[in-house]
Amino acid sequence: MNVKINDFDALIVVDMQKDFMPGGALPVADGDKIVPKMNEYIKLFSEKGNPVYFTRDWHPENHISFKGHGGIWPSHCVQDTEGAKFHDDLLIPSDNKFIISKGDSRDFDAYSGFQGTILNDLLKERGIKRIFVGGLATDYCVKNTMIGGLNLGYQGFLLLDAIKGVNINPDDSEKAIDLMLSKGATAITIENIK
Ligand code: VGL
Ligand code: ZN
Repeated sequence: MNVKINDFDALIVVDMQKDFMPGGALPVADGDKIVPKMNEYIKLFSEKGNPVYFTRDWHPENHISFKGHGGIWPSHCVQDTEGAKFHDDLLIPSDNKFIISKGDSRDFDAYSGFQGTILNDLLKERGIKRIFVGGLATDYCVKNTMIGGLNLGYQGFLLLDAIKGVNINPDDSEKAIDLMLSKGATAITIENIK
């Protein structure tokens, strides 16, 4: 199956931050291994003039998702800390204005890039119809961003070669992928893009 990128396509790069990489506060195994592939997608979209949106987890210090504050996660992606920065090798086009911060108020968490952000407005403004979603983590923010987008009426493509999961249970990523596909997402790899 080939997918031809058109003017109404956008790339959404989910949470490619240091804390989700090996050595980070909430590491995703091999999270760093998808950086080169994600960079290929970023190049492809930006060279065609298509927008690329980078989401980031952007929590206050005492965020409710953290252990000790009512949540299950170790403290991660705290605003303005090293761990909240994007991976050093992630290609962020110098003219890119699309950084979407989420989970940035203490009492709300957001696994979806659409939750409590202006992402939907930005996509609407550009007339975007199809979203291509990859990044971290398959079983949390990728899953919820994709499903959020599908629920808003976007056609969704899941970048199978540019996602990695936390897998608290070993099959969490597999289940998340099945769920996204069952809700209408199409799984592709970079070879499918023409
Ligand atoms: C995420 C767990 C907690 C993610 C964010 O980006 O998938 N996972 N916060
Ligand atoms: Zn988080």
